Amino acid sequence: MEEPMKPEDAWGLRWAGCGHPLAHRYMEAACEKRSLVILAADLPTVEGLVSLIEEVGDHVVALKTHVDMVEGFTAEGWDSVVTSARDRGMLLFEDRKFADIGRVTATQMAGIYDIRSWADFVTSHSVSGPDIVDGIASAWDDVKRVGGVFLLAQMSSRDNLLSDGYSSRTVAIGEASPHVVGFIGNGSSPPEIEALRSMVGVGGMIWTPGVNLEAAEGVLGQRYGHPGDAVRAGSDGVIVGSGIHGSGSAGEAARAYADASWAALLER
Ligand code: 6AU
Repeated sequence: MEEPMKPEDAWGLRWAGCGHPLAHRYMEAACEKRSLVILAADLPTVEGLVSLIEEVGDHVVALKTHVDMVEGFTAEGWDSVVTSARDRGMLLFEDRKFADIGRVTATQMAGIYDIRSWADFVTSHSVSGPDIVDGIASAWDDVKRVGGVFLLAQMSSRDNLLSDGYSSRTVAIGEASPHVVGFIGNGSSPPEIEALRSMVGVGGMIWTPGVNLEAAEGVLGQRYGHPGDAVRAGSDGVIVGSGIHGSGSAGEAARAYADASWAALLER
């Protein structure tokens, strides 16, 4: 196998600029797999998830889950998803989109899904203010784990309410916290990603959903752009769901998204 590229060469300023250890884990794993793909594994069964992970494992750097989407959830079943993803070198990213006050959010990190015990990253809204981030971090502290928060600075769905002012205040919350590893941006719009990148500067991750190699629109208001354009505009990770799990061959699709995103990173 080809030697992986050195992360400082592939990622340039981002490698030095991002202080969070999990940002470094992500960037190293991206170099090993030559991919910036985060798989949005929006499937309703453990069996489906495990077989998808097996099919795409070589090309996916992080597994993004909606654990509350799984029918007939059991801790044992979920364990098999986590183990399967870890065995294939993926980081685990629970897209919980927390939005409550800090204290309640800390309890939601535990509970039936016990997100704090397996997730490396989680998503959170910033609408309730900065303490939500401390609530999430305290839950990781309780189980002696370190995790990273992605704040939603933009969204990919049409007519969403996240204005430019909201995005910049979200970035300010993130910059003030060592627990925030980065931001979610709107992958369907390169100009919006560029605007977010200028707010974030070099020292934060931007991961972008709303990318697809074929479609411009999804169901129920989802919008799409090209993954290569998103990365060239400043995205560090492309979050891909139906473009992979909804295609005839998930493995081949994952490779195509990996190739497009990696080539765009090397062009930057
Ligand atoms: O590629 P898709 O359209 O099949 O899936 C997109 C995935 C879904 C959404 O929950 C998620 O990306 N997403 C997110 C986040 C945080 O990942 C934010 C957003 O604005 N839009 C969006 O689609 O799993």
